[in-house]
Amino acid sequence: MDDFRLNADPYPWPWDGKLSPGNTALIIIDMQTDFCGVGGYVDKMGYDLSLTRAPIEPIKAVLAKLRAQGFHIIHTREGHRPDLADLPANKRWRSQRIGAGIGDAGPCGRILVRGEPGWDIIPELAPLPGEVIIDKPGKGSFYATDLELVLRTRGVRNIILSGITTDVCVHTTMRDANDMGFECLLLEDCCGATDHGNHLAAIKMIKMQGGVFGAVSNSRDLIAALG
Ligand code: C5J
Repeated sequence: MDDFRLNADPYPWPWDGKLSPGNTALIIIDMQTDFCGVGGYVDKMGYDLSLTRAPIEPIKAVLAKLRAQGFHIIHTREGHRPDLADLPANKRWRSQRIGAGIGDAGPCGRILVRGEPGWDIIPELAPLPGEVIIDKPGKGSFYATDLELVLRTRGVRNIILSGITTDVCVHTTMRDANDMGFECLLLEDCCGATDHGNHLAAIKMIKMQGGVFGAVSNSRDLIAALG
C-alpha cells in the first residue's frame, strides 16, 4: 500500500504512507514470565504485575490480525547465558541489592537466565514456528543481537512496537530503531511498565518534537485501519 496512514499521534503513520506486510514488522518485546508472571523477576522486585500483564490481551489481538495478514512477527527475550558470561557485574550487583539477583535461584528458576522457566515467553503469546526470536542480553533489542540484519534482510522499514517494559526495553529499542532510520509506531495499550507514571512519561516523550522517536497509536485503531 502506498497510501496507508494510521491516525496516530502526533502524525499520520507511516510518514510516507508506504505500508505492507512485507515491509513492516511487529516486535513483541520481552513478554516473558520474568517480566509479567508470578514468581518472576518483576514479581520478586515487588512491582505490581497487573501493570505488566495489562498489554497481554491487546497484543494478542494485534498479533492475530498481523499474523493473518502475513506481517513479519518478531519476539524478543531478555536473558543471560547460564554461565553468566554476558552479564555485566554492575547489572548483577544492582539486581542483588534489591533482592532479585539475576542468575540467582527463584520460584521460576534462575532469574533472567536462558533456558529457565521464568525466561520463557508466556504461553498466551508463544511464538509460532518460523517466527523470529531475538535473544538479547541487554535492554535494547539491537545491542549484541542480529535484529538489524534480520530486518534489513527481510526488507523491513516500518516497526510496530509492543511489549514490556515501556520505559526500558521498549523505549531503548524504539530509540535505536529510530536512529537507524526505521519508521516506528508504539501501541500504547500493547505496552506496560512497572510504574504507570513511567509508562505515561515514556509515551509522552515519543510525541515531543513532532514525534522524536516515531508515533503512538493503540491496538483498536491499528486493527480497524488494517481492515
Ligand atoms: C527491564 C525490560 N525492565 N524488558 N527489562 O529490566 O524492560
